[in-house]
Amino acid sequence: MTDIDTAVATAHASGNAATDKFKTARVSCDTSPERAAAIYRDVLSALGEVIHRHEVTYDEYRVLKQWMIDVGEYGEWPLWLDVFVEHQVEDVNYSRNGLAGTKGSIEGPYYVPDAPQLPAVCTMPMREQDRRSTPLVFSGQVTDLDGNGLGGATVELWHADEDGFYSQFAPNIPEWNLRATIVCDDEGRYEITTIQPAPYQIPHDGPTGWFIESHGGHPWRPAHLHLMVKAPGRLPITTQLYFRGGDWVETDVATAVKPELVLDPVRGADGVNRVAYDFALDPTP
Ligand code: MBD
Ligand code: FE
Repeated sequence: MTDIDTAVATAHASGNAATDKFKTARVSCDTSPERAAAIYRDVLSALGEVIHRHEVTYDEYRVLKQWMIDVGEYGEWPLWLDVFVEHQVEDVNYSRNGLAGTKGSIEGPYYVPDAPQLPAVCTMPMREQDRRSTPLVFSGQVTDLDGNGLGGATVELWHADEDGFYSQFAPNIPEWNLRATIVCDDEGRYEITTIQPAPYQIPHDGPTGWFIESHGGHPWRPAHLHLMVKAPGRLPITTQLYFRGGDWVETDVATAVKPELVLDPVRGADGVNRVAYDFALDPTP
């Protein structure tokens, strides 16, 4: 039993769950002291430049300090950073590596590794209430840059339910609901039945929400699927897919939409949305 099982769906509860998950994998990097010093200097001078340009007052400085304390206490650093900062990091790394395959997008705060495996043709784990949403059949192939199918590929898929809740980050949802690691067939193909996700409001009843309100922003992300696609000898990608014409596609609070990542599902006479999308993976360098 984790906290999230008994908690109500608040920014505080989902924030703490995201913070706890992040903390379990201690991260490190091999940045040299010289590079670290250069980055720190530039961060501080960018901040100093803003403070001088806007002649920031002492009251404003104290409000910032209080707000940063609150973000930590609510466990919202994963949320705030992934919504407002991660897209810049994703952009830089995509461009820097000169990649040619399917574009990436941000991971966000709600990925959980090691989701149970499902075969190439599968239905995502879902509850009775999820079955009332519009079904979505998502099929395609993981390929190299020439379109050759890749055996041994996996597609990890995770997304919110119709109410915008992710399993393991909201109460009373089975642990792996709408999460799976799909093992593609020998040619990298998959056909996944899931449900159409809905536009999504990031948790906004805590300090991330106050931040958004304080400058007249909005907390919405367009409906999206999260994916991590891997194959032997290939660079894995973390990405998201969106739905053409959906609300907030042009104004995502997380700035994570790319035109190449927008799907056009077709509604069948049976009421099922169907769409094909292939993932091309770059070779590992
Ligand atoms: C999400 O579902 C999400 O994808 C991001 C980036 C931030 C908060 C919630
Ligand atoms: Fe998401």
